[in-house]
Amino acid sequence: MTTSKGRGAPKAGFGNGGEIHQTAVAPDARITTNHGVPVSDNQNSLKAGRRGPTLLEDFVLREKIQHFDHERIPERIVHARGSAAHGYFELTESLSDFTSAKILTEVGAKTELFTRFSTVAGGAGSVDTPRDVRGFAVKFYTKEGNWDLVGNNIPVFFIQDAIKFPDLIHAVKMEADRGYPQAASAHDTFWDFIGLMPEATHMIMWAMSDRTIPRSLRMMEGFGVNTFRLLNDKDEATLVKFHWRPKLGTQSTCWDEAVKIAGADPDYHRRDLHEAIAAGNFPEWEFGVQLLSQKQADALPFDILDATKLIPEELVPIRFIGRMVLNRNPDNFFAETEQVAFLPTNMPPGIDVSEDPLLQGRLFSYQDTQLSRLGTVNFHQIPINKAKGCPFQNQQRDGQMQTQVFTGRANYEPNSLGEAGEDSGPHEDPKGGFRTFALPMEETKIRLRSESFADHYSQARLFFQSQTDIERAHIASAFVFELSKVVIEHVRLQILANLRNVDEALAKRVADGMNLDLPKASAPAVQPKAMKASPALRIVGKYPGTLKGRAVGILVSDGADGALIDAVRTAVEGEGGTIKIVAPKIGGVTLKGGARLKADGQLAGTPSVLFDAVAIVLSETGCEALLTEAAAIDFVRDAFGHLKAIGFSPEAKPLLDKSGVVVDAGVVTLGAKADAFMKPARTRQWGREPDVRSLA
Ligand code: HDE
Repeated sequence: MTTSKGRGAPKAGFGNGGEIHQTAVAPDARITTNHGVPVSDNQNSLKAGRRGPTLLEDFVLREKIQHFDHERIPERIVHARGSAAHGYFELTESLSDFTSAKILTEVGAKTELFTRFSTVAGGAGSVDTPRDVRGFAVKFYTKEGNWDLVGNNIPVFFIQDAIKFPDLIHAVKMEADRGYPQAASAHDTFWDFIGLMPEATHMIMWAMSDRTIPRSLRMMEGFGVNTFRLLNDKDEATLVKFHWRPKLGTQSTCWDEAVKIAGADPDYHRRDLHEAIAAGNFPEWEFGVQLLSQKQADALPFDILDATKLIPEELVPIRFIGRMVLNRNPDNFFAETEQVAFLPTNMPPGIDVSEDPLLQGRLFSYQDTQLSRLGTVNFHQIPINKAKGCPFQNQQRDGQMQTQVFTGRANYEPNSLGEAGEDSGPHEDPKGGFRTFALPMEETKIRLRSESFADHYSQARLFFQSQTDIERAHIASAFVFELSKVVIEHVRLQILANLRNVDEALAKRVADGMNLDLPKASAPAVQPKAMKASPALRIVGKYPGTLKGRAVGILVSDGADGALIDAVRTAVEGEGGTIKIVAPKIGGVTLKGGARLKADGQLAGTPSVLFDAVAIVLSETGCEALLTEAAAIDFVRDAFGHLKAIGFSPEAKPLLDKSGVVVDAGVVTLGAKADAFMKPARTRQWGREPDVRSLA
């Protein structure tokens, strides 16, 4: 129950306690109309005669069609494409010195949650793997109301003030006159805006890094981005940044791979999350906080309220205090993933906002957008949005789609109905209720950006210079790719002019990559400062290599040696990875010795971009047949080009040769044990990259 009886409690029913949660239907259940009238014929509409026109009288038809006509709701203006899962949060270390919020103080308590990952720019039906920032939004159903931590997989943002958000989004989304490109930042209007907004430079360095082409939603970091406050029982404030760290490590795809995955499996990330959870491989993240006093914040060389800045871990370490496990797929995509409404204003007592001008705008926007998306002030009654951990009760009433049946007369407060023996309804709670930090203020009303926000380049430089050589090359190449899609020349030059303030060598590499001369550097508002490199900002080399949570594809043919396949399977599954058998035909193959092996995918529809490493186990004749099969050659060539380990049976060597594979440390002959293959399979073969593509 969400309300206690006798306090203006609605009767149990839909949206309040007794949820309509229709998963299993009895086998003999009959179809009814939405109002419960049994339907006798769900195949034929009512007509005037056997071949006559359909009658308006057919309310069964009309109701069904009309419901269908209204199946879609407006998609989110940003983050429209998303995938989500249920799970729980478990606190491992109490923050009771800093906050009164129970979710951050009750060690061992498990709090239900729902997490939605998303891309930003594309529509709801766009592909999963464009170069884009990923949303990372978590709704914790805490005992003290919902807490929505609506973050991204990148710790900073493009702009400093909410008033620029509509411009940013208009610029990145498909261009206004032509309606393309969908889900891509590689076009004129986006880069035009970025070039004119130097404050976006730090974020754009992250956007051009491999962080924006994640391998899996399970392998992404998450960040609350904006600075928040924690308030303890004495109402003392501590500034805080929130972090999520994936247990599987942060991993990305290669750009060429991401592009090809978009065609091979537009639902790559959604499928991956769903399949992992369905198989019981529950993704898990550590939850961390960076805590700092106002005094510490004041000593930083940047403004803590500026969302284009991060706090290097080396300056303020992250304290890991809990974990999130996603262990249940949504039952219904629309009811849950689509209708979930995240609000940065949802915070339990003990957590509070900061004055970050980006966050301040968000406090208005999300509530507002739900009204147009979900159509009613009662969207909090939709089961996925409902506060589950505690009752919600107030004197708000009526409105469209009100699903609660309130009793009694107490729909206003204060009232004295209690004195007359009536139910007086809920009252405010000055002690236990939400508290706002008493920020001392005496200011002039003004429309101005603080000068403490003026340094747009120091952290962009910090990010670039903290990367490994591989990552620097990828960033430079991503700039070249994106700017080469830009048609207006002065837009390219403006970006180059800004990049000169980040790192001269980077600017030169990008200019060379386009065969352009470097323009004069743009004039920075503030000269960038040197900052100590932060290795924590890298991906490469940061996490130990493993096949846990990853997938190996085995390309097989008739007559293939089953023992080699079994060796790979045993080794990969033993480490927590999965195996998919790819065969020329979906019915599978007959192995040497006559045993049948089922296929998980047909070669033409299951390219190697879907796997982290591949094994090619063929018979001599099987290999010969594949030498004239483009899909087989692509399978091997792409695996090699995407820096994956390739294990092969000796009979498969001609296919490797035909595909241009040069044997290196990552190309190994398979044996009775798969050890030699497992070692390179746990990571990408970065050393191979200069041999297969020229990077900027
Ligand atoms: Fe959002 N953002 N945002 N945003 N945002 C929305 O709310 C907005 C920002 C983020 O899975 C919208 O329900 C403004 C930063 C995520 O449903 C909308 C500003 C960060 C999601 C909105 C920002 C985010 C949204 C659209 C600048 C990272 C998807 C649909 C002031 C910390 C949540 C909706 C989900 C969604 C507004 C900036 C993350 C329009 C005005 C910074 C993950 O209200």
